[in-house]
Amino acid sequence: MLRKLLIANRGEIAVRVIRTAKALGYRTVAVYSEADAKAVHVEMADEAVCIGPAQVSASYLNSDAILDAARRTGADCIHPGYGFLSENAAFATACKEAGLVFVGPPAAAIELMGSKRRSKIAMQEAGVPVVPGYEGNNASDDELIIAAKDIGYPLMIKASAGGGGRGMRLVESESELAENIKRARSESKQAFGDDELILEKAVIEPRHVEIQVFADSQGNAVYLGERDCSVQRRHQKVVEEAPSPFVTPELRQAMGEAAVKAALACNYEGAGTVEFLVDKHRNFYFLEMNTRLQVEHPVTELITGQDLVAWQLRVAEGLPLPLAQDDIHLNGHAIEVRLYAEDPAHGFTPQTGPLLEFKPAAGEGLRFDTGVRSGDAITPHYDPMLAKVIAWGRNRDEARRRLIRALEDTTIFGVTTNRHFLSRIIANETFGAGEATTAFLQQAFSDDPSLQPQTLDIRQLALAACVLDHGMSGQSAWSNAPATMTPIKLATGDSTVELLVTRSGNRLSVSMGEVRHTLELVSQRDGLLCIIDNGVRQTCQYHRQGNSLYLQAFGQSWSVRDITHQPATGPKGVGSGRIQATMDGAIIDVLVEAGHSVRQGDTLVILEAMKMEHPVKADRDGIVGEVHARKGDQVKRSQLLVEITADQNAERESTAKP
Ligand code: MV4
Repeated sequence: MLRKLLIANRGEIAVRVIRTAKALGYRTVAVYSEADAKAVHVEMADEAVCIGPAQVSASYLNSDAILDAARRTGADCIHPGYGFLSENAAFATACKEAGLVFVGPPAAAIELMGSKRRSKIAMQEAGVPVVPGYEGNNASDDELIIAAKDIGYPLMIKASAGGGGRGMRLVESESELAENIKRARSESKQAFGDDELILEKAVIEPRHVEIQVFADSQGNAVYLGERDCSVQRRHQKVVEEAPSPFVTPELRQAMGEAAVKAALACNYEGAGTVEFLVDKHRNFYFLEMNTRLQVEHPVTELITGQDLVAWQLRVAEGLPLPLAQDDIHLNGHAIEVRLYAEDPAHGFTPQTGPLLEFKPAAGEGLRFDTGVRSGDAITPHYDPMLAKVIAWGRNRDEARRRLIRALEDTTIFGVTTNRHFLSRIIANETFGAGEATTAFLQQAFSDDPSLQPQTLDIRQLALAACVLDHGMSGQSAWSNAPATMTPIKLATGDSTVELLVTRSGNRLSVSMGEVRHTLELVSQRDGLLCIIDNGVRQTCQYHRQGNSLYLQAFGQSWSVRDITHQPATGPKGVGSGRIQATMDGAIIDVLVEAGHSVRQGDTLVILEAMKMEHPVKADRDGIVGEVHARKGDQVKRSQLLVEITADQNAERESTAKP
């Protein structure tokens, strides 16, 4: 009998696993990095062990430190969650050698599924449909070029060691083939330390449909329906749902039976996901098998009524699966979205900083899986997912409606999120019709306003003015005081606005140039502002933090900075010489020093964000003044990095000209 589970992960999945483990009577051990000392998962577990510094390579990927934590606490089993060490065959083996039960499949299954080439051959032999292609052992460029003639175009080059879209290239015609093989090989060598490639015919505008499977150590295997994860952005899943609106009962059974064959063929145990591409004719093809519990497992739990972590622990104990295939029934519809601290209007750049307030919406059919709470910091060390928001409904539209409400009603202040992007997807007509393929975000959704920088309308500005309450100090906002007229200045995103606020009793009028908006104030307390706007009573949530004001209403969030009383600073923007960070990231190089002469466009600093290097350039000619950036610094978007002042000599020269 197993008694004590160590969770080798962090964030929402650690919290999720601890919840079930505790409910089943297990003692729980959390592991954490120095940056996570106060995290939710640490607080929830019975015991916790620090396994190293913030960097994942030194902590959550440090298998020696994790095994040592298990030894120290007397844990007898390890749940790896997803990511980190979850699909690392060497770690599964190391657990076994240390006398610990790895809550996951045998190392051999992990290893087989880690090779696209070998897994494809194994699946083909087991009778699972695969995309036609070429899977030669360490095929040379010439062998691939010959094989491509039979496959035809368009085709895909895939890294055998890749997965989840990494190391993959689409080739449209033979003339592009040789060049792309070379590139794919060097990329793959770089990324995975292995340059084996395979070829596949390209499936056009496919859907991504995956089957949840479960197997036990007695040789039983079942499927628990599918999840449709077609809505993705750069191979990151954005929306996941079960069942798939595209899958018929016949297709479900055929895919389910193929997935079970896949699991049995590799002597699988525990939770696994078999990913398929489905074309428009409902042909399906094996892509890869994920040998872990997946991020999106909750949608399967909500429509099957099963707890998949409980199933995992049961299988790890050596017990048979709790249900036979005929006892598994699907009920209703569930949709999950991944709520992130990221900015869709600026290339989805990750956001960092304090999460001032986070209050998940409550309501029937809603589930939030989260590992953060109000007051936590969103750091650049880890994935900035705030929560998985999941809604269940008796039918798809009910799930959609509930999910939109959940997103709109969740209070989030402090960081920019993708909430509006998510609710717009769920409300979208193409998505609503169940017609979203993997091309959806690039096609039907590419012009969506949620992808554009926000411009605040007069109503949003009026609500901000209302909370800021200028000119009302010393008198009650709700008195019948005589009308006052106050100019205020707000900074919003990249611009500033000047407003004139007129207040008379409970009426507040705000004008910006010719545009004017009037609100009637009803009440304001505890972060809730109630107003009557055009005869309609509505509430707006707000949070003040110094000069910053965060607001949320009508399904949108916005923030302003009150700069009414701030001394005017020099002109900002183009040519100001005040060089700011273009996004949150790390300074990886500083190329200039005080006193250097620079020309407009010269690179001053290199910023790393989202695993890419971004040059930060001079916006004018001049002399470098103060340099505020140092190599290794973490910086926030808009943080001042370098100051460039006018070059006196150059100016004299220019004024000397006629
Ligand atoms: C493909 C494909 C078309 N044809 N393979 C991307 C992720 C990786 N797991 C496999 N991927 C694809 N493989 C063939 N033969 C199209 C994709 C693909 C994709 C697949 C699932 C979800 C989103 C996607 C987005 C772009 C491409």
